Amino acid sequence: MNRIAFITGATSGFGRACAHRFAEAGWSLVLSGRREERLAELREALEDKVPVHTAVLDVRDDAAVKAMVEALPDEFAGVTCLINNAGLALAPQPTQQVDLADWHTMIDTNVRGLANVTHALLPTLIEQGAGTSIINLGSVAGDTPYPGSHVYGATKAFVKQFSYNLRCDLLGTGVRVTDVAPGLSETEFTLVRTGGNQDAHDALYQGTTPLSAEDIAEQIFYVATLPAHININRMDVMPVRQAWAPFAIDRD
Ligand code: NDP
Ligand code: 8X3
Repeated sequence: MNRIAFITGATSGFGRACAHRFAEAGWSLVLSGRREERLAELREALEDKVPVHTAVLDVRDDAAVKAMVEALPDEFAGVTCLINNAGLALAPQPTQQVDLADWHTMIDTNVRGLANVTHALLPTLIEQGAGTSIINLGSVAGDTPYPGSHVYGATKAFVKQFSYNLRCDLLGTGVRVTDVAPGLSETEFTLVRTGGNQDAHDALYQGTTPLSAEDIAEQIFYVATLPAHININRMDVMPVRQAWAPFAIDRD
């Protein structure tokens, strides 16, 4: 089987680390994101090792997603692993202080965007059959509530249930589906979430040992390269130095 990974949000964090990890193992790569310069840098860094196709893509734009998939050069058209990674959190304030536009951006990216890419690639993945994978980036926020998670955590709960439901419908096709749900991980995630607040980024990760983008890329690579008869349904991964907190109680 050709090994072709299609990675959304390849311009940063987990997506970029996956591009490097899969290239190391000789996979062909289809890399997308909105930042063209970052895609060009990645292509330059990796194309000596493996075939690389890059495309500027906003996953929220369903027509653009469909057109991009349809226009894949033959060499990249037989995608065998979809890594639905593009996503973001915004506005970590209490929900009652958050602009509706920020809720919409999270829903449009993490829910609609992930659905757009999945829908566009499902026929290809089914055609490739046994051993292919859809790996969706969920989050511990998809099942653990915490202040300021509001719509973000809810979008990741969607990712989990959508992944499980896809498994049901894809039974018999050989296509595997996994919800990879990381906890605290140091990427550009907190900068995006806080509107570029470097102090907030530094404060969150300082004095502890978060997961790195490379840690998660290694887990994703593991899931994608298991024998074809094995499906990891969900991978819930935290740093050792993170756990859950007690219930909060409002008192007089
Ligand atoms: P980063 O901010 O480092 O990377 C996010 C990536 O998503 C970027 O490449 C960005 O590319 C892309 N992206 C965002 N919006 C869009 C869009 N509309 N269309 C296409 N691409 C988009 O964060 P992470 O690597 O940490 O996040 C990756 C995924 O992992 C997300 O789904 C996130 O929710 C999830 N996650 C992150 C955790 C963490 O603690 N870091 C933990 C659990 C899950 P560009 O801006 O160029 O479009
Ligand atoms: C990102 C991890 O803990 O900030 O999905 O929700 S967390």
